[in-house]
Amino acid sequence: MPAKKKIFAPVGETEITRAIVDEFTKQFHEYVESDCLIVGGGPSGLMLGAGVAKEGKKVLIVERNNYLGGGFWLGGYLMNKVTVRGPAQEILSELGVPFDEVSQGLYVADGPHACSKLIAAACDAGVKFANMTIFDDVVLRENNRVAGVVVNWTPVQALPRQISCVDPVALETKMVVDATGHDACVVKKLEERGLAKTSGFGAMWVEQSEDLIIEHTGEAHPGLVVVGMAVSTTYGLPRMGPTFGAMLLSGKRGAETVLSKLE
Ligand code: 48F
Repeated sequence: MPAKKKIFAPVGETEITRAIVDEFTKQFHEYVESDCLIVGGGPSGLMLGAGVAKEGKKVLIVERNNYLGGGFWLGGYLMNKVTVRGPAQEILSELGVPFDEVSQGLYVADGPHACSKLIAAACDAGVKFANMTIFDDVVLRENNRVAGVVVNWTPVQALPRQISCVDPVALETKMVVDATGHDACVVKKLEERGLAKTSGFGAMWVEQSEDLIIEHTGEAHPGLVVVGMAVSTTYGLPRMGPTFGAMLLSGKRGAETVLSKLE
């Protein structure tokens, strides 16, 4: 049954499909080389991306899931309240996230609000995203400097063995960031190649872990900066559980490190 009155512009399926394919390809082509490539779109990766892109650098985040934000949506224990300890509430203020101080130095925000504002900050700063894209390996150059990553579509992993032989592609960059959380996938890949050593994160102790993560955030191997929970896994630091101040501040410090290396 034809519509009585046409509200929408006269655009058909062909143009829509071409718009998606052309625009995706244009961006992918441009971001095969970047200034900074971040693996993992959780709170630490998003903070780092926003900080680096704000300075006019070309930043790509590779994320294996369809959604961005990692553990930041949920907060803890399947309950979508996000806690931060001071002074990280200053970052919530900068992002425009409303929060309450529930006891001295402890702040609570709504996960969806905090997460969506952080994603928006990264987008506004100019970060581009390759989602449903999984880190597979590192690209190494002279003196084993990390110079890029090898990636594949995430769904390729779910294909039956007979048809899963899909070769990945490489993306080159000036600085790679491991922001893959507890998994520390990039550092572990270097470990597999005998170039790094991870220790696995330690038992929970929030009053030690958050400060230690900030102290250890930085370049872990030439060309590779580590932020967020990946820092904890790399150096065997205690975990901090369902609180996110160190993730935000580690991302901010990681951005400073990347910017200084890009100079
Ligand atoms: O886990 P995640 O939120 O890491 P984070 O930024 O923050 C950790 C906290 O959420 C929480 C905590 C402290 O508060 O203990 O866990 O350090 O985000 C990591 C992101 O990396 C993606 C993953 O899907 C998630 O969005 N990721 C992990 N492995 C890969 C990956 C991979 N191999 N390729 C691409 N993305």
